[in-house]
Amino acid sequence: MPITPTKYVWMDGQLVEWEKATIHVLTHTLHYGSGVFEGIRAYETKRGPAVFRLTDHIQRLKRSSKIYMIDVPFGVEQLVEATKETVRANEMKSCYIRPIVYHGYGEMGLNPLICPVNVAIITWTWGAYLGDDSFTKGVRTMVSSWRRYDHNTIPPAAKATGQYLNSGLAKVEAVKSGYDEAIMLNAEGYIADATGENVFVVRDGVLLTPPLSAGPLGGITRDSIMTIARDMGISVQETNLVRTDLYTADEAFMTGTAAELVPIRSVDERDLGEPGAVTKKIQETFFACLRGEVEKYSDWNEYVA
Ligand code: PY5
Repeated sequence: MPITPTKYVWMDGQLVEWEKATIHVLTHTLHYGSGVFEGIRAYETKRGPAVFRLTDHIQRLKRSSKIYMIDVPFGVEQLVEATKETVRANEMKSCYIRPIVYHGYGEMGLNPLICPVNVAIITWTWGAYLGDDSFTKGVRTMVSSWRRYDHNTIPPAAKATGQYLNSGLAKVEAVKSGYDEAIMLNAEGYIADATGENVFVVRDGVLLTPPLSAGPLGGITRDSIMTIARDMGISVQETNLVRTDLYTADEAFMTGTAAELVPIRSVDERDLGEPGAVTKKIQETFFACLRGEVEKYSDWNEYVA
């Protein structure tokens, strides 16, 4: 989906016109993937635009920075406010929000810490990441031949730009093979996550998802879904899953900020059928929650005005 420009990009404390939001070709992060970032969404609600779990996302950005020893020159509250300011300045009712911390133009060695640290926040309109009908029809997936990185290679606890080379290999393999998305196994063969989503399986009414030790990103949507499901009285277990758990699942779905909540229609040509009752029930509450319609989770809606 091509990006439609908005008016401003927030760069290092200032709103810069979209066309002027450029960086030097020797930006360290361009060469070595040394940045950390977030993917956030703001939704239209009755009370105006609300950013979903904004503070939690900015806190994860700070944790990613800590892992890579990046000294971010802005605090959590400043970045929360800067994000709201950018949404307001661009007059967005709903949007995707991409804060990125990157090492700029400085030296070209492999120690990123000697380069300046820059921060940008970009907003744009981004529709359904896996397609408009992904929510109702579900998507076709394959288990990737590419393995996920692990805690002692590229730590999945951080959301760093460079680690998406791994997701990109799997995504391209899936798309070229005629699938919508790829599911990735870790080095031990347990399911980690999809290229940009967490994975859930429903079996005998129980909701199962890989533990963080298996190497998925600790998704904020994943956390929201586990909370919603538990509050509905559904038992939720974080447990290691193998590819055949997907083949034989009663239901399965993926979650993420970009993709939101998308049922899995098939895995490696094993059909899982129409989106199931548990998936639909959780999806309905989650979507209402994003629109600020569920009182119980109103803390998750961070209004920009
Ligand atoms: N796993 C991976 C590898 C991810 O990249 C993401 C988010 C998730 C899980 C879900 O995390 P969360 O629920 O916190 O979003 N991916 C980004 C997103 O904005 C980039 C996708 C293109 O959804």
